[in-house]
Amino acid sequence: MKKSKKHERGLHELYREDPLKADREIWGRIADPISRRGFLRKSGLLTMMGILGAEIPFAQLMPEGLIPAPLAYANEPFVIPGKHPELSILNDRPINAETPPHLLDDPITPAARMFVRNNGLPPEAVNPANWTLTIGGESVEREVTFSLAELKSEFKHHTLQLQLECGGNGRSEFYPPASGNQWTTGAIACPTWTGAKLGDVLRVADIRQDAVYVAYYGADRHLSGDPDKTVISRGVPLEKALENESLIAWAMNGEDIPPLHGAPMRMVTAGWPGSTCGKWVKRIVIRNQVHDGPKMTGKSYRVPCNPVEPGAKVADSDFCIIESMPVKSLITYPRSGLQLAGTKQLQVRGHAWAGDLAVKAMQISIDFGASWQSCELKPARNRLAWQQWRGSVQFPQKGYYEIWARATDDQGTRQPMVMPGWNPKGYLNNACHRIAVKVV
Ligand SMILES: Nc1nc2c(c(=O)[nH]1)N[C@H]1C(S)=C(S)[C@@H](COP(=O)(O)O)O[C@H]1N2
Ligand SMILES: [Mo]
Repeated sequence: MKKSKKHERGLHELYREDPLKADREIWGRIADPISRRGFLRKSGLLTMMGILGAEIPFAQLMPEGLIPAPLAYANEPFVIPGKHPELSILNDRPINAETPPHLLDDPITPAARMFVRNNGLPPEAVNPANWTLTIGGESVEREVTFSLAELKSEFKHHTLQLQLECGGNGRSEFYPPASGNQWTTGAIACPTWTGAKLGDVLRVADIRQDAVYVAYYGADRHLSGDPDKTVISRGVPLEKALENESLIAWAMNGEDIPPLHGAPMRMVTAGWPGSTCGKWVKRIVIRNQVHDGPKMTGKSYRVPCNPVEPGAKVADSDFCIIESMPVKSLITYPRSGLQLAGTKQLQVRGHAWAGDLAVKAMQISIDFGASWQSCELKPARNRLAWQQWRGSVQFPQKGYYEIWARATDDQGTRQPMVMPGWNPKGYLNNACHRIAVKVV
C-alpha cells in the first residue's frame, strides 16, 4: 500500500500554485476576468454539490479561486480532483480510493462520492470528438467502428441505475491477508448510466454462431510505461453481454462520464465484478472461446471452485471465474461511532444489492445477531440497481451497541454474519456490515 507521494498533488498545493487553473481542473470553472467569478458549468456545480452534500443556492456568486470551506479546512494531504475529501485513498498510482459508508447515503451515487479503481494510468488528452469504438474478434462476420457521435445517433438511448462493485470489496477483512487494495466496504456505487444497449451495438457486427464471450480493451496505459502492454482486458459470457441492462455508456448521472470513470465511454455489465465494466473502451471483441486477456486467468478475479481452508495453496486449474456478485448491504445512516443521548428510537437506513438477483428481505440486529427485526425494503428502480431499506431500533439501556445489517436475496441466500469462504485474492466478502452506537 503506497501513501501520498510527491508526484501527486493535493488540493491546497494546486490552489496555491494557480487558483484559477485549480478551479478549472477541479470544477471545470471557466474564468471570467470581468465578473471575477467565472462560470461554473453544470457538471462542475454537480461535482461541488456532490462533495458538499447539498444544493448551493448562491453557487454563481462564489468567487473564483476559492476552496469551499469544508475542503479548505479538511487538511487532507491529497485530495483527488472532483472527489469528496473524505474518500480513503488506498493507492495513488494507480489511483484507488473508496467511499466511507456514511457518504454513500444518496439513493443515486453522485460522481464525487464514487469509488475509483484503476489498474493502470488513465489515458491523457481524451478527445471525445475523434474517439472510436471498434467491434471485432473471431466471432463477428464483419468488424465495425463507431464514433461517439454515431453511437449516440444510431442507437436507442437507455438510462438505467446500475450498481458497480469491485470484486475485491471487503478484502481487508480476510485472514490470512490477501494482497491487493485493502478495500473495506466502500468499493460500491450505484449511479445512473446512459448509453446504448451493448447487444444492439454488437449485433451490427453480426454475431457468429460460435460466439461465447465478449471482452473489452481500454485506452489506459500500463504502469510500466510499455505502450504495447494491456492493463486489463476482461469480459462476460455472450448471454450476460446481451442482457437488457448491459450498456455501452457515455453518460453518468446525466453528465459526460468523468475522466477517472472511463470518459468518453465504458461498458457497464452490472451485478458482476466491476472489473468486467471496461473504462475508456476502444475495442470490444466477440470471442469463440472464454476470453484470456490480462486479469482473466490465473488467480485474477477467480476463486477456488470448491471451498478451501484459509491460507491453502490452490492450483490455478482449480479456480473458477467470478460471475454474479453475492448478496450484500450497507448501513449508510447513521455514521458509525454515533453517541446517542438516551435510549430513544434510532432510524437506520442503507442499501442492499445481490449481483444479478434482487434483494427480498432486509433485517437488522442490535444484539450481535441473536435476534433480527425486519426492515422496510423498496423495490429497485430497475433490475441491477441497489435497493433502499430503512428500519428503527430501540436500545434497552445505556451502553455500547452494534447495529448489524443482513440482506437476503430472492433465492433465499443470506449474508453471512462472519467472513465467508477465504480465497487467495480476497474476493467476494459479503459479511454483514456493522456500525457502533454508544447510548449515553
Ligand atoms: N480500462 C479499464 N477498465 C477498468 C479498470 C481499469 O483499470 N482499466 N478497472 C476495473 C475495475 S477492477 C473496477 S472495480 C471498475 C471500477 O470502476 P470505477 O473506477 O469507475 O469505480 O472498473 C473496471 N474497468
Ligand atoms: Mo475491481
